[in-house]
Amino acid sequence: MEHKTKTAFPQDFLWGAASAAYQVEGAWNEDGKGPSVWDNFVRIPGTTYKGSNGDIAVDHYHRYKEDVSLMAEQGLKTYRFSIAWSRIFPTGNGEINEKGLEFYDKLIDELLSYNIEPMITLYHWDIPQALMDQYNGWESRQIIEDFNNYARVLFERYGDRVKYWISLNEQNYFVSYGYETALHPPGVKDRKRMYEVNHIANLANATVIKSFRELVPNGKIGPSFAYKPYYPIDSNPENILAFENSEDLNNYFWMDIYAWGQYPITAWKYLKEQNLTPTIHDGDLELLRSAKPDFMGVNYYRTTTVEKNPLAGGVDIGVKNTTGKKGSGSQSGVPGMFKTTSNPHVETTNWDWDIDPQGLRIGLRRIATRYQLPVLITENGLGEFDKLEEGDIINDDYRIEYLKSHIQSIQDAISDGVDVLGYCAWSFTDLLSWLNGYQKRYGFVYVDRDEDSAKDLRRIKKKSFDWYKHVIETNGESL
Ligand code: BGP
Repeated sequence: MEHKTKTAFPQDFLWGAASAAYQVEGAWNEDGKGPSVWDNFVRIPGTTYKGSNGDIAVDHYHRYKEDVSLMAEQGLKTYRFSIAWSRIFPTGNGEINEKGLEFYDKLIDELLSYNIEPMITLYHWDIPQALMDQYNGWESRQIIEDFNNYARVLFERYGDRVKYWISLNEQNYFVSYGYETALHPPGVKDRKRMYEVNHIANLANATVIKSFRELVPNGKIGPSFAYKPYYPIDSNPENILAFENSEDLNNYFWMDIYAWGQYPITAWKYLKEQNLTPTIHDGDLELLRSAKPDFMGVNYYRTTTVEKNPLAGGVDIGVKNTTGKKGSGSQSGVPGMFKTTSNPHVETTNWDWDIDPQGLRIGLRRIATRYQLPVLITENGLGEFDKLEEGDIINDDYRIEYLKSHIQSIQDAISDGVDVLGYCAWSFTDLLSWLNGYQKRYGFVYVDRDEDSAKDLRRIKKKSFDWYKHVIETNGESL
């Protein structure tokens, strides 16, 4: 669709940036915090790039005032961050750690003192280790009660000051990386267990949304979905079918549940044939249908192109590029459904991610058309090597180009009629990339550290810092 003139960004558009507790905070065992699964997983040799971990991360726990003052200088309207469950409940359930709650009180108040809207993610993958030990975490329905109890504590404590909330960050990733590819804790490769875990996570998500309605009636809540819109490689009907399969199994399988409380018909049939369907109890589907989010949170980085993949001998789980060596990742797929292939029309990053700004517009339109829900872009950004030059200069023009083209694409989607509430760039400062160490950088603010040493953790503004400042100042008109 072409427009004679583009629609302007809404006046109250939430220009922001995002992070997650484990990736920025550090202080992994301070002030009463209990260990999370990530604190343990990173200590298993071979799990992360050069054994990198978040023990210190970028020390946001101790430097949050400096970080927030930089956010204010940039003019952020919102800052999305997650709460570390095991700071609040060191043993997962049981005793509350007041010191943990106090840290986030201070962070929220600091943000509000600069008129930056705090946006809280309840869960960004760091389940307390104690809950794994007690009942295998997400594999037990006991987690629904414990997660709800934890969420209610947060709603009661911060609900007076925080309006925007994210329930689960990238449920599709924490279940598939945790239980299908074994790249994240608990490192399991078992699709049946993955779908069981996923169903339980759906129930937990719906339960906390219901609690939210009761405790924060004027707030807004939604999940953050890792959305990779799919494309067919060509117009061969076999590949179009593979594309439909990938959308059903990898996207609608989550978003249909969030929006409608139901699993897509064809994906469900496939799982049934493979004996992979999760156990559904009486009342589950009613619960899922009763908890509609206020928006679809979207983490968008790339699109993926697919083609036919036979059931017998088809491509299965592939290799992920975690080194930044272009081309070291491989094809992956689900036999009988689809397999990934390269898209000749787009460039890729050094980590083999397709760079596709139009894909964001396409994805936003698919969501708006299918669900008629507003969208909040909760993550988008470019992970790249950055070079600290003489005189504390980082010329990240490639990041500016990436962000610019994606924000323009959002404006195109707004012009198409999509209701977009805000945009959180990933990330504000550089931070730990879960599997890729500290060399895969995303921030507007460089942090002087690497995998070998925490160095001095100095904050240095990159070229993109001032560029985004200007975008915010002009409410996107400078684009
Ligand atoms: C999302 C996560 C973030 C962040 C980002 C970049 O999946 O929600 O926590 O890490 O992706 O990914 P990566 O660090 O793998 O480059």
